Amino acid sequence: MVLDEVIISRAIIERFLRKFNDSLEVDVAVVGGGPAGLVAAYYLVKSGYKVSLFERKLSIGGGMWGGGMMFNEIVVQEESKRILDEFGIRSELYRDGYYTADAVESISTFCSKTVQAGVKIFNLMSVEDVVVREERVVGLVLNWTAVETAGLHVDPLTMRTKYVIDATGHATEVVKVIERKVDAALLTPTGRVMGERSLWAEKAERSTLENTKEVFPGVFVAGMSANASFGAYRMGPIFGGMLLSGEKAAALIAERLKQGR
Ligand code: 48F
Repeated sequence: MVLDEVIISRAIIERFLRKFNDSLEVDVAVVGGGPAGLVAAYYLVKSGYKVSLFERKLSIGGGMWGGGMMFNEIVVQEESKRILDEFGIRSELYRDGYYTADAVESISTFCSKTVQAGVKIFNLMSVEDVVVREERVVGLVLNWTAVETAGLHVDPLTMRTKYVIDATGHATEVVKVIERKVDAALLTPTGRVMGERSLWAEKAERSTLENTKEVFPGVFVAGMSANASFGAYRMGPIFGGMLLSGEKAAALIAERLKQGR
């Protein structure tokens, strides 16, 4: 067989368009492919829902690759170790209640298991805006990250979704767009993005879970974005809260979808 470059090009274009076209109307759209977004997307697809995930960067994984200060090991606490086990990620007891795992094994496994479970992941795409109807987010506005980075004047495309998860980490990007552009209060105590506070692992890990909830009709926050939305502490390189938050966001949305809401 002689390889034909044009067939290679057509294969990529047609397969990509099939995948993208199929992902423009979904049950849940996850923004951000860090640990919280990946775990949320995985559990939702496992519950039978259609899920797309949009990630601005070339690589999926957010802040997990670099562990703490580029020492590529992560720490998880007892309560969340079961999620590593479920994904088949090896971990090692460090001392009572503290486990470590290789950061590269962790995030690459989260990514691979999530794609294999059926989540369609689009890297190099940024969510730049939301579509709101009757005070509920019903869609996302997408553009290539390269367009954004180059500051090109190119209009975006749009997708429709029943729920959005803002898993954009410290940036809290979707929620900030809503705050800026939508004439309605957020479901935070102040009605606005409250902003993250300094580093306090113990408090932050607990509050991440408490703050994993709906922040605007149709939009849930997970991971660091939950704490940044609700004015809580950051936690540093302990990742259990991110995993538990992803799991909780998935459970809350699955419950709503089951009720047909
Ligand atoms: O930052 P990130 O890993 O968020 P996370 O899942 O985990 C936080 C931890 O990594 C760490 C921490 C706790 O241990 O404090 O920081 O909450 O992943 C967020 C991802 O969202 C992408 C961004 O590139 C990153 O990979 N992202 C941010 N804004 C957008 C976006 C956007 N507008 N569109 C698409 N992707």
